[in-house]
Amino acid sequence: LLSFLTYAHCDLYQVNDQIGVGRRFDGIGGLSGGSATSKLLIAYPDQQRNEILDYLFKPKFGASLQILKVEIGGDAQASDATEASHMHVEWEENYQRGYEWWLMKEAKKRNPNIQLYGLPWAFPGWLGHGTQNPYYDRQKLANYIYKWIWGAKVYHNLTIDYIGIWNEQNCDLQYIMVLRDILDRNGFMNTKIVATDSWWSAISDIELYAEVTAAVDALGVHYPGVLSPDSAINSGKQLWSSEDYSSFNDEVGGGCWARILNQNYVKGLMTSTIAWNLIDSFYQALPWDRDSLMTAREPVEWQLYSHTTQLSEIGWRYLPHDHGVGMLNQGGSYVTLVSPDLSHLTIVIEAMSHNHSLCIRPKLPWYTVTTQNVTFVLTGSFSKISQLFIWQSTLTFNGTTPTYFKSLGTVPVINGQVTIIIQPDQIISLTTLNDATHGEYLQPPPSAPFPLPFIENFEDYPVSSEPYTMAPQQGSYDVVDVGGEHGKVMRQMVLQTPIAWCSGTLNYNGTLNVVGSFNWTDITISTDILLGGVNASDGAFIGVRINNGGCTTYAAMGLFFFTYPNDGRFSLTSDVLGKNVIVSGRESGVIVPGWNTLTLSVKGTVATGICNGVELFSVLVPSFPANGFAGVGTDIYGYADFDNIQITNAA
Ligand code: 147
Repeated sequence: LLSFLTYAHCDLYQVNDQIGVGRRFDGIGGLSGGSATSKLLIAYPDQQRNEILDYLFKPKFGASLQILKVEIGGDAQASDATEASHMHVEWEENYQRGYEWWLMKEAKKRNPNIQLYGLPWAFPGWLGHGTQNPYYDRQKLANYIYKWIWGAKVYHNLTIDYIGIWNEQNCDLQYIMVLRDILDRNGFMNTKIVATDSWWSAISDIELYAEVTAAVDALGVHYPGVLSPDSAINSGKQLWSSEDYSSFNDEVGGGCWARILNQNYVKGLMTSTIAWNLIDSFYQALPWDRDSLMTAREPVEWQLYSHTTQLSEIGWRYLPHDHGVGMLNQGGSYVTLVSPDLSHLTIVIEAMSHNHSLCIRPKLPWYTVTTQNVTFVLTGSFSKISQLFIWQSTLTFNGTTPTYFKSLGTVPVINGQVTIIIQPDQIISLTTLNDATHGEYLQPPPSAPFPLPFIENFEDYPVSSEPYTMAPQQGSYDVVDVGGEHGKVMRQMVLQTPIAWCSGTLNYNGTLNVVGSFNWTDITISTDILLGGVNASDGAFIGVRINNGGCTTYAAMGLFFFTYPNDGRFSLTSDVLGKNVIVSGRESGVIVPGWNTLTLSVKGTVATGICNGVELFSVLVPSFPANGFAGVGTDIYGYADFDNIQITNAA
């Protein structure tokens, strides 16, 4: 044991620029979307929302993100709700929808240097001409993506730095060339292409064609497990882990993040890592709860970003392997980032233990970590450094409070050597920079359940916006002004099946927009609905106890009150597909063309349905599901207007 310890005391790591520097550092990022992960953030009270945005984006304060990647909405579900397309149909375009424009502007306000990156998950159906192939007409697709980049500039003064192809789906090489061409011809030469946002196997296709490689600026891979194949390393391209993490944001998730942030470079030479997702601002009970770098309610491991992001800039360089980058002898890893003029240096050291740094995927091979003394030997351009600022995080896993990004003052560099002790599950940064901070606001108010009654007439929303707390699981819903008595209403906008990201969405050709709490049981919902005119839906519904969303929205159970005003039919079903009918009928004298007011009230095992003041049914209902969201929807894709949504506890 003694000799082992003695050995541990002799762990020397060279830090120098003797053989030059390594790859350019491209920044650490977070992903909003894929899909609707930031949905509810905009609904927060000003103070809390601004504090959250500061934690995420303000330089030298919190996570201090260097890249914000967002979804280019495709009107389709791609994890947690749909995000709106800027072209719902081929004959229109609109750059005021959704919340990604807003989020990008909030990020830029705080950090003008943050890099923006757009990527589609799904596409409006018209791009496929009735197929599920977005490359059906490559020119059209390239024009659609170019329009989004153009709209960002013209309507929001946002410069999109990076653009991707199609999240985790087939990458059409010809399309990459067409996209590059249209961007260049329209003055967007500086918008760089990242391909393919999928797996390394897809990227090997690109390397077959020199002209495609030339059009691409970075090779982006997802969940690489910190490894890159030789062919990618030798391609001459920057390598990115353009989606990673996706792990529950407890301390193990934090450990995952700390480990992959370093090791994506140490083992995979990847110079950017982007976490899915930026913030959990979607309803609890939707898929991937808290697989986020921050939860709107409980900030946790965003502070581990600070070790890298507050102590580096995009354009800094890594040092070469064994000259400042490598694995630690007793487990863990270190990377050194240096400013281009070599005047500043940051060493990030992580000693995450195996079980405390598991990520959702891929499987992590076994390894061990023990407490170790680590000595860095600074030579070359760094030999004059006399002290380093030290920042430390300690994950605990034993009930004691972890510490995050804590300043420990300075450590001296003596004869070019600096020694630290690092324990398992610690992260330590050593840096010449003196301007990092542990940003902290007062505790936010405690979280509270979704308030009732919920009353929404949409009058306060800007036209084209998406109502803040309504989370469309299929379909896309914009505020439109119809004038007259109803004024602003919420309209379902999708007219045909989108090109899916998750194929589950193809099992249901209608829409569903949920609101409130998954814990709701005895609830009354009342809504005015208009179906009429060209491209309208046949039927629409209101629902309660809705128990499913995400890519399996088609499997949603609950209680759904459908009406079909063209012929006066109605039904109560226990599924969103409308197949399990509990009661149905036809009342053409009650359900009329034009606006109808529907009310569904469920208490215990009894559901009552009312249309325009006339009771249509009062029936026994199944005991499952006993709880779920409230919502509205349409039986098929097609226009439908909703107004005066009122939700209360059932009397
Ligand atoms: C990713 C998606 O890109 C995200 O939108 C989000 O759904 C995220 C959740 O973890 O997952 O998609 C993946 C789906 C499957 C795998 C990897 C990524 N997989 O099986 O390796």
